[in-house]
Amino acid sequence: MSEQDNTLNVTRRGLMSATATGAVLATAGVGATLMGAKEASAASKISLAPGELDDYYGFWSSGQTGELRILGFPSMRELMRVPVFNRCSATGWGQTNESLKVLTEGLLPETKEFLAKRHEKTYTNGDLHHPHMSFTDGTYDGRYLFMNDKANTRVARVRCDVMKTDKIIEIPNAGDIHGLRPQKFPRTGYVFANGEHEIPLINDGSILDEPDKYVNIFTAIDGDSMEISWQVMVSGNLDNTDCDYQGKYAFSTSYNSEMGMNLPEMTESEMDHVVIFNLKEIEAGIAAGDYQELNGVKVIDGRKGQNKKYTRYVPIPNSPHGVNTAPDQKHIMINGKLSPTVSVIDVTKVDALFDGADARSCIVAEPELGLGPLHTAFDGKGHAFTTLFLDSQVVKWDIDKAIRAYAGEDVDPIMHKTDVQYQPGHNHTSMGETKEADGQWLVSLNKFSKDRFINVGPLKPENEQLLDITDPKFPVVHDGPTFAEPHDVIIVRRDIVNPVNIWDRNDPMWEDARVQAAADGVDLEDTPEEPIRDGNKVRVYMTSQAPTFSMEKFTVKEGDEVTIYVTNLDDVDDVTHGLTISNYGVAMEIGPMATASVTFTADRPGVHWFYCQWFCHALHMEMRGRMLVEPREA
Ligand code: CUK
Ligand code: CUA
Repeated sequence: MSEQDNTLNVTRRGLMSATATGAVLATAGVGATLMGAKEASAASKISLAPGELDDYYGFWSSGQTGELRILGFPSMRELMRVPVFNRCSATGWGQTNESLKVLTEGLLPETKEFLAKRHEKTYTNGDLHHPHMSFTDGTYDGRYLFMNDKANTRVARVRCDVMKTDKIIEIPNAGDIHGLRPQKFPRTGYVFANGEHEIPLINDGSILDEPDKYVNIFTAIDGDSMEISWQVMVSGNLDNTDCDYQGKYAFSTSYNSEMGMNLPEMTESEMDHVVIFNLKEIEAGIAAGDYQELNGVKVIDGRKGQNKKYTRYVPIPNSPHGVNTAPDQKHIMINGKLSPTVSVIDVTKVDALFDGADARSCIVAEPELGLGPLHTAFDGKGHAFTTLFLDSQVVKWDIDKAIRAYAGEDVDPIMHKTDVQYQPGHNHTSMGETKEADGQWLVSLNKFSKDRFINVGPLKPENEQLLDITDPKFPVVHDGPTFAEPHDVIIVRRDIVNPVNIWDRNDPMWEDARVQAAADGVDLEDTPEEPIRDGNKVRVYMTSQAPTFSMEKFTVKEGDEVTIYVTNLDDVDDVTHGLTISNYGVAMEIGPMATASVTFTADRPGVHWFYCQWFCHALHMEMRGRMLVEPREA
């Protein structure tokens, strides 16, 4: 690393932790003098002393793992995993009644039928690419996180007060939800979701190998109700999306405007496009009845050549990928992927497109940055950072200079390139997709780690690198291995996120348990000593309080359908209990003051211990009981 630029980055964090870090370095035998002043400064900003807290929350996707991850940032310590589209062994997500309700209630009827044939209630995989927080007035508001499932065409919402998934909906008519962004202004509002893979509008087998009859669908979801507001049928496929700060337009890239079915066909044209959606005109079209209703959703025709005011198609060089709105609230970056350029749209020039101006007249810059530009992040100071997948670099460039160069001035917008290891996809800056971008940190999400870590076999981790963008040369200051395969991340100031420590007893998450208990005349917090039998259905109500369950044993009959409800009466921070039933494949989490339940058939007679799998007390091992299953009479 260069020693010329010796300016110390004195931040509040740097000042506060300088002494502690110095002590740590000294004990570790690494004299601080061995490091340059700059390295020492960067190290002091990222290495937290034991007990110190991070400045930011990082919300990470996990790609094909299907979960959301919460990291402390900038330490890059993984703090929590929030199961979303996946099945989770620890928490029982995908098995408890509460999670199954979330995972099944938003599925389409034909999906439920299809899954029933496989004796399944829901999908157990997902491909979660894009987690984004709800906005109010152009910045994060700490209410919800929204995310897509590319594998099974779903959109999910996580409640930020408890960090649990509370809604998952399957999107009809669309093929594989990829790009997703919440409306920034005036609030979320809409959640925009791109269908990536073109399919027949009625995909029941009546149209198969006739690609000219395939369409693609852009969806607007109401982020409050998680119901679909409307859809727009478009030409070409849809990749990523973002929207402006005026609440007027959304923008989606299309890498396959050709509607090709194989690689040569898909990359044939010199130009693909970005589709601009005119939200007010679409709302007016819906109000005026200019739509067809398909699977209960109002679908507007926004295909090319319709010449209506719903959409405009702006030609962009070959196969654009990422869409990123700058915190200046004016510019939208369209990342070229196969083209070495980023095309810059000025949102103030978009109105004119809908009045007949030339489609390219909204482009105000198109700097050539390097090979494979995929995504762009911002520091809020007029600079952009674009990942170059093929060059394995992040390039910093000056937005204003790029605009001047496009207008013919002889200026070079490129400021510096930093090598990353290796092949970056998304990158993200602290608060970078809001109007409050603070220019502190950039994380580069690299698809390959190769030799960066000790070898763990043929499957390697990804490598998510932290770059200090307060430094003009923005060096890599940390390597962060992650399991498959975070695509995207947001970095949120910690004062915005305020989760609770203890569940509210009235939480809607276990509404069904509350209703059933009331019907059974049971108080969930003061449960009966015996199970309640209702034909071959048996309901076992229990409470947990470290280190005991309220029942030391209960008896059921082979073949009974058993539901166990556990209410955790420990009104204490971090005292979570669990319920695992041995050799029954049953396990779930019960948070402080929460109720959780699980239903299964008791088709294995014998003595089955149930135990708490969350270490909760010195007598945690003793926190157990027996389920006695009487054999069916022969
Ligand atoms: S995509 Cu993965 S690198 Cu799904 Cu946001 Cu660009
Ligand atoms: Cu309760 Cu361990």
